[in-house]
Amino acid sequence: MNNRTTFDTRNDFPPDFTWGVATSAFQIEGASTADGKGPSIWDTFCADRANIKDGSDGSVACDHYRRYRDDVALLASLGVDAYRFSMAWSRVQPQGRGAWNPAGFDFYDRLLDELARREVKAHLTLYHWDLPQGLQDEGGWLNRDTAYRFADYAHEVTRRFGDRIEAIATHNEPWCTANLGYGNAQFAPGVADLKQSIQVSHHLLLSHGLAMTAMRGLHSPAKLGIVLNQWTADPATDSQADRDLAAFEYARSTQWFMDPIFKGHYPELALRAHGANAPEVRSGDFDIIQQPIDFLGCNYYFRAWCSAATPPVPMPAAQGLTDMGWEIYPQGLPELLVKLNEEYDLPPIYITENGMANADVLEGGQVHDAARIAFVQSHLAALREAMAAGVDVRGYFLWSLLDNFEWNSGYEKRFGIVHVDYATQQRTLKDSALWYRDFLAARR
Ligand code: IFM
Repeated sequence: MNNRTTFDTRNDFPPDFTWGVATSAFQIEGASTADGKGPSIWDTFCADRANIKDGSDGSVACDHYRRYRDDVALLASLGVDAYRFSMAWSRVQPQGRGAWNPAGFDFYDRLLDELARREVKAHLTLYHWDLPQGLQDEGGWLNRDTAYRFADYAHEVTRRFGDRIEAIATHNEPWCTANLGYGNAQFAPGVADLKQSIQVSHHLLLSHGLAMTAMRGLHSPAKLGIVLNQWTADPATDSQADRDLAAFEYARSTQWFMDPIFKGHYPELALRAHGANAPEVRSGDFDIIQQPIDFLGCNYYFRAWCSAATPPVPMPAAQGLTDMGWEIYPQGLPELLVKLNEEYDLPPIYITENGMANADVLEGGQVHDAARIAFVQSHLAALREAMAAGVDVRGYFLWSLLDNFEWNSGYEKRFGIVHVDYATQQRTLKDSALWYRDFLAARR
């Protein structure tokens, strides 16, 4: 066990630190064909039942599209300052190009009204993996043109809502879109092709840059940035092979997305290793990608454990594993943030996701998820260490408000601090939600 101090109140953090909860559109909204919404690649991917472990889909999910008022009341009752959510692109632009869908915008308009009414700041993510199927039919993220369509979408959303949103992130975890969507077919659109996945990562970065330019031109007060999933990579032993593997893992994952944004190039180590799979980069692309962002969203769940041996040296996992089988490793958070702070000229950072899947059981109207409380406490203590070491962190968003559709794991994995009974859509605050509420309420 780690021996960090755990904090019982928010008072150990700066008074203006932002506390929030996070969700994403496809994982909670449901209503996948309502009011003119077009299909997304995740609707298509789920239609092949073999792609999702429990054979489920996002057609109902948490029914948040109809229950959003209650859900906003629920999150406001926890005392959070902010809510991070994403917009379903195909709800507001069914084909991903051309006509906008007023009914789709109406939904987000009402959601923003509701948040404002309860004085909860909106942190919007434009793209959390649900590409309009119409664009996939034209080549998806492998088609460079998709980056330009994304910029149009970003522009329109910011034009309509930019004055009512605190922060807008272009992408959530583009690493996942590239590596799980195109690298190993675990996610939509279900392609397994290394070369394609690397080209897709470039188009995602390009789309981020194009969207930033389009949004900046509107001079909206919203802070603009991107959300990356990040980790350090630890060699299992001191062997050269393990150290090389760890260096490559860090370069191909964390640095692959950071270097273009902050330094205007891909990391040399990863680029060399990719060889003929390196992406096609056109002249001027890095000028588009490398431009100032107002914040960096960091999603932290685990570190990478790198063993080149056969069989691999097992991960120690001294603090246990989550229900996803992910190592609980809070000390990786300050290690990561301090390292990033040394390597890059960082803007303010928000921890835009952190949390755990737990095998929760609802009994007598209660869920005793002590493991999740301990997880959050240990990560907050670790975060405080990073801040004490000089990293400028401005907020923390717990993933997730609700149990929800956990992508290819379907509904079997529960990340929420609020339990959802999918048969009745009944919401029940887990012990972790009650803990978070008390933690936030104890304001000096
Ligand atoms: O549920 C996901 C989320 O959509 C993106 N970040 C990781 C979470 C847990 O897997």
